[in-house]
Amino acid sequence: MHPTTIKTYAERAKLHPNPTARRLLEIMERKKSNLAVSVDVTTVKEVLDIVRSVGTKVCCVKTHCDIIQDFTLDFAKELVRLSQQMDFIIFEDRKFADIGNTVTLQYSAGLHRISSWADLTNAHPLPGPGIISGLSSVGQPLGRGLLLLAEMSSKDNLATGQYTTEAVQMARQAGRGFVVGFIAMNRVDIPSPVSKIQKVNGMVNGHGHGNASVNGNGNGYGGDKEMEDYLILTPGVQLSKGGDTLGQQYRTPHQVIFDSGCDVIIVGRGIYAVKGKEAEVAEEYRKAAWEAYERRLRC
Ligand code: BMP
Repeated sequence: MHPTTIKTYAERAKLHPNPTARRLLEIMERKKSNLAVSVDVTTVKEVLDIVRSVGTKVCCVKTHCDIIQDFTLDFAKELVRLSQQMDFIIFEDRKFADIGNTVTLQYSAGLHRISSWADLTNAHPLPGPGIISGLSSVGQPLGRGLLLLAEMSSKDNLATGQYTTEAVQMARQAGRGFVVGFIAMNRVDIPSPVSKIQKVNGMVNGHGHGNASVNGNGNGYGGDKEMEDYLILTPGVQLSKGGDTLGQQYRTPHQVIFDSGCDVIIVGRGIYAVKGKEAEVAEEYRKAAWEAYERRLRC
């Protein structure tokens, strides 16, 4: 059993050093929801209508701001207002993938000014650690959080094996302040053998290498208070297994939360494409994912 999966979201919230991760875990516990809705629609009105109908059921609303044809910062302001009123966090699924200097600008400037309204965003680890340094220079002072894409849900994607291992290592090396977790299909943050040994020996400073480091960055394991805690958010979820015609692959909430030990299911078309019944369907997903989490805790 992975050390993180036996703790409640509330217990994890108390120990988390990042304000966005803490708020997300608190919301999950308060609303009994480990469901994120992905509102992949192309007008402001459609996005807001969906958010207003499912906002009370979810812990997180995920956006793709570059598909919204009439995006304005007033829309972003309204989304932030709803996030406070309905108690969810906003995750802009931007998937940054450039050098540090460029992503710094893409995150803070342009039409979208993502860092001004999105609590959480994500990045591909492909360009190397400079992408984290660039994004954190903007986001960390604002208390934002970053997820790295360690795995993907689409068929035959390249984010597997060594790539996934190195994504986790990159997160550990960056420290605990800004990188709060992963987009992944599994509990990818398996404790490394060296970290375990260090924990047993009570070593808490500076002799490790790479992902086993437990130095002043607060990486790795340095006693229970210092225990690392990554959030795993998982897309590719519907109530029954399957896929679409473009390589998306779906698993069920139970498979993702119970079998794979992930934290949050991300559901797009499973909710917003069921027109007129979005709230009802969102409740079905919320219940299924929450029951899977409760069952996991009892194991
Ligand atoms: P849907 O449930 O409609 O298939 O949507 C899934 C959402 O999650 C989309 O917004 C997609 O961009 C995102 N996503 C994904 O499907 N797989 C990944 O590996 C990473 C993603 O962000």
